[in-house]
Amino acid sequence: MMESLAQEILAKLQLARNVGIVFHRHPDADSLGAGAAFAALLDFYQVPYRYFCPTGLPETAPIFGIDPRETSNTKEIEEEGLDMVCTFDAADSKMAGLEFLEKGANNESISNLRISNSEIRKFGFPSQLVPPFIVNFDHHATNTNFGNLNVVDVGCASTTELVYHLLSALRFPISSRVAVFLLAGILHDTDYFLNPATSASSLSIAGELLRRGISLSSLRAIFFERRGIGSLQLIGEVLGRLRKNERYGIAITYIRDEDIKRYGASQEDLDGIANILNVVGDAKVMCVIKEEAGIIKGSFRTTREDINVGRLAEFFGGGGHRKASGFRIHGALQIEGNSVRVI
Ligand SMILES: [Mn+2]
Repeated sequence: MMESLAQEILAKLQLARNVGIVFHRHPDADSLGAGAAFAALLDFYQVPYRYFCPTGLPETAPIFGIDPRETSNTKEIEEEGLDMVCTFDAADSKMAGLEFLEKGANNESISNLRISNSEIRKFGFPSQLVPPFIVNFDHHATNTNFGNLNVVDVGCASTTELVYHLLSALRFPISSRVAVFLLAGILHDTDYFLNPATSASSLSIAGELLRRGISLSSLRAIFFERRGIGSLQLIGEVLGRLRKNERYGIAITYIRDEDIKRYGASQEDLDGIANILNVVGDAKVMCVIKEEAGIIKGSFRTTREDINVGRLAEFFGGGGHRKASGFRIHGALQIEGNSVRVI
């Protein structure tokens, strides 16, 4: 990250008197890790902040030092009178739960602000005279640049990698505690250095972070091996349904609403299944069909260079990237013996 950009962000932070750290819907280790590491920077500069999320937080949030009871819904941002809102790992304003704020502030509002929203409130004025300045930290190619300042780097394997560059550019000393947050995001988004997001840079940053005296195996135990029996049974059932279409080299499985209810599964469990399926070696393309309240969602993944699953999804009215894509259609799954149809 360019030092001038890092300094600009720091200058804006120091002018803000009230900052919101926003995680995306159903936040993963990357969103939580990036926000928690950023919070350490705010602690250092004594900038007051609060956590926000459009949904509930996963069980792992306290490991990132995030107390779910002290995390508010993003709907409450307007009443809080924040000067600045920083989002982590959200590709669009809906993902961040900030549809109502999009591009609300003008780009200069923070640097021109002499009286903060919190002070305005003390005088009995409406709490939100000036919409908060949004800084969007992300690494998704599909990011819509919904912020007033968009720090989006598609070259980063995770948003925590982006935050690592920010902290390094500011010469902020990364403690072993913060190193854990940053590495958790890299491990999550690269699926333990297995998926195509893994780059020389993510590996070398992971090496830098490990030098802070943390252990990869204990991180794995803390963040990623917390599955209950129900989650493992669901994974077992979904893997048992895996079939390969020999003609096209596509391996397909499906998940129904009732499976998720029966095993009390969460979004994290479903992500886990997708990650396991990504490493199936003898199919060219993986397809997971998910039935959800009258909608069929399909997702395609490939690790092959010669296959573009984005084109495949377009065939079903969807879209995406070369290596990951998806589609949505109205319908239901009909299962008869060995065959699954969409009706
Ligand atoms: Mn991410």
